Amino acid sequence: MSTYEQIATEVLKGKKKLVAASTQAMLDAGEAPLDIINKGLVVGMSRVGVLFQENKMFIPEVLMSAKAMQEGLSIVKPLLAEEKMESNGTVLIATVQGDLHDIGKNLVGIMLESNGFTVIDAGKDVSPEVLVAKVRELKPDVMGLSAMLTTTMLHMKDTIDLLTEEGLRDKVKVIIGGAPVSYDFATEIVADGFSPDALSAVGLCKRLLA
Ligand code: B1M
Repeated sequence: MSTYEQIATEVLKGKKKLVAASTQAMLDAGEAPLDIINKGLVVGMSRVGVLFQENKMFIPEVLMSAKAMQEGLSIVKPLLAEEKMESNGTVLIATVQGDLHDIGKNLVGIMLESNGFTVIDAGKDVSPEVLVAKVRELKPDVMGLSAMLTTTMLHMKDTIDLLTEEGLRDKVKVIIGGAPVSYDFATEIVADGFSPDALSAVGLCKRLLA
């Protein structure tokens, strides 16, 4: 029988096929999809983060871990979004310009979808211009921006500034998240909210749209 610890270790080792098999085995054994994400996949990726920081893991290995994590996520995602409910609102999500980190953003999207939001994923490395055009065209209730680099988090401000210039700032709530950003930074750039993790992004969107 697979375990959460096994999934975490397989993510750490970048074993995509093993992660897929263990994720499926855990689901077959009746484990909840959310637990598989939070107690297995995310734990593995967090360990990758620590080792990368300590220069004990390098980019090719980190990428393999990222792919293994995405493989697990792709198996549990359809189950989380399975129950169709009336939409709580539409959220446009993206990782900002210059930033290729999309695992956290994808998790936010999955959590929102599984809590009844309609999610439009604009992808990663998305410029302020593209995001503002999407707000104009798709009229989301919330725009969720993710950044993982201290350099790219500045594009969150650029995106909000462009929304203001284009007269769209009061048409959409903007929330931000990602490792280098904080509540204070959200206040500084006049975002409507910050959330430290994927689950609290759901509560934040609900509060903002209440
Ligand atoms: Co990079 N990377 N990376 N990386 N990478 C970090 C972010 C870093 C902290 C590692 C380190 O040095 N300690 C560091 C940033 C340093 C800094 O700016 N302060 C770093 C660096 C330097 C780089 C490169 C510059 C390395 C290089 O090339 N020399 C390069 C930059 C590429 C680019 O973006 N232009 C780079 C590349 C990569 C990979 C491509 C190899 C890969 C990304 C693969 C992918 O995403 N598809 C990668 C990874 C995987 C990481 C670490 C190891 C893990 C990130 C992750 O996926 N975590 C990361 C180290 C770390 O975070 N400790 C690191 C798991 C994920 C579930 O958590 O993304 O934090 P997280 O998301 C959380 C919350 O932050 C929050 O909810 C999520 C779930 O709870 N959240 C939101 C995120 N977005 C949100 C949005 C919201 C709300 C909540 O509302 C909208």
